[in-house]
Amino acid sequence: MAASGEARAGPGSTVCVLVLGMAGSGKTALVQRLAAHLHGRHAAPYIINLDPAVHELPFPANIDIRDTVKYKEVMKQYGLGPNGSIVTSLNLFATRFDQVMKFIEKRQTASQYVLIDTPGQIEVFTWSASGTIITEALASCYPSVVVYVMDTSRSTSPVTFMSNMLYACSILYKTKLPFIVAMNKTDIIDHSFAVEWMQDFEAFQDALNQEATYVSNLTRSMSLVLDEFYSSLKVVGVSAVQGTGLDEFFEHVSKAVDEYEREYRPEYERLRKKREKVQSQRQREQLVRLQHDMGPLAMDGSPAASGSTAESSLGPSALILTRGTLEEEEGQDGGQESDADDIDHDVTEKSHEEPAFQSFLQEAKLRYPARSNH
Ligand SMILES: Nc1nc2c(ncn2[C@@H]2O[C@H](COP(=O)(O)OP(=O)(O)OP(=O)(O)O)[C@@H](O)[C@H]2O)c(=O)[nH]1
Ligand SMILES: [Mg+2]
Repeated sequence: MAASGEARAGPGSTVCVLVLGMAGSGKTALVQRLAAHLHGRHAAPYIINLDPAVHELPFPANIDIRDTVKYKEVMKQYGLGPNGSIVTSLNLFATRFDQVMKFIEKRQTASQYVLIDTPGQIEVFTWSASGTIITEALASCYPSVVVYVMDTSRSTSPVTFMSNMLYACSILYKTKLPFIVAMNKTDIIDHSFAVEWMQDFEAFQDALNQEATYVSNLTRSMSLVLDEFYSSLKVVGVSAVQGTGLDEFFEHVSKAVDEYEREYRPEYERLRKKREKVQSQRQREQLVRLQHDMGPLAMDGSPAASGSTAESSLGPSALILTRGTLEEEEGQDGGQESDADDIDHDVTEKSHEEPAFQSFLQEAKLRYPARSNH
């Protein structure tokens, strides 16, 4: 097997890998497997969990949305159902993503890869403001790649496969980033049938002929449309459970990084400059508005008073909690590899989550009074 692609990304060239996919496709399992693979190569990744509803994570996340936003609390506070709460939680978190970016920046030299696990409800990430904010924030600073995880074992019907591909296609156009399709669960069924369908129009038509429904007629037409999409697609078969296909996966990541540098970076550079300009202007306006709103309060030395207000709206704060970040390393023994392995998650969550979440909600109310009143 060829040498793994990760060697191509040199120090300082942190790569963000955004893992998206339908519910249960194996995103979390794949992130876990990728993390283990990278640890094995002494290239510990920086891991971010953006799924507020996940029960247990099989990997140690450096930043976990659940430490900052409790989605069940959001359900209560905003009177939402589970899905609405996940969207709102991610939106709340996105308002603080500038801090996450600072943490990633600090870890740039230590971690070559930033792995990002996303919520099971794929539309939460792909069709919400927060998904766009997060993707653009990452992609305007680092080479970023979208990995679309597909459950191969559940895509053996040509119609289901086509639906999955249409979804992948819509995400490709929405995110505007290099795109890799990871056909997962190849330990159950080999992905070669899917590759054949993508490469050979006739083979796909033959499979469709077995299904004489009106949907298959539509699928026939759609497959012609998708031909263009397939031709430039990077596809790799993996098994998150068995850990197969990972060398090829990283080769694709490496090619995707080249593609990012060639085709996407100029656009994101432009976006970043625009964002910085708007951000500094917005921060100035926010500061003025807050100082104005708080009036006499700002003079009495309360926690929300002048200095701390400016700090919380502009600088890093403890609201986004990290595990095993540089502060800890600097404060202790100065740089371990497996930075989060030794953290007692229970203690971390219990001691930090509640106050952090409360102050987070308070800040959100301050910032968005209309919505929180609602
Ligand atoms: N056989 C097999 N099962 C897998 C593989 N990857 C994941 N699974 C199983 O698929 C199920 C879902 O895996 P997850 O990693 O939780 O999937 P997910 O996409 O993160 O799920 P949500 O976050 O809920 O959308 C679990 O039971 C996994 O054990 C794989 O490569 N092979
Ligand atoms: Mg998951």
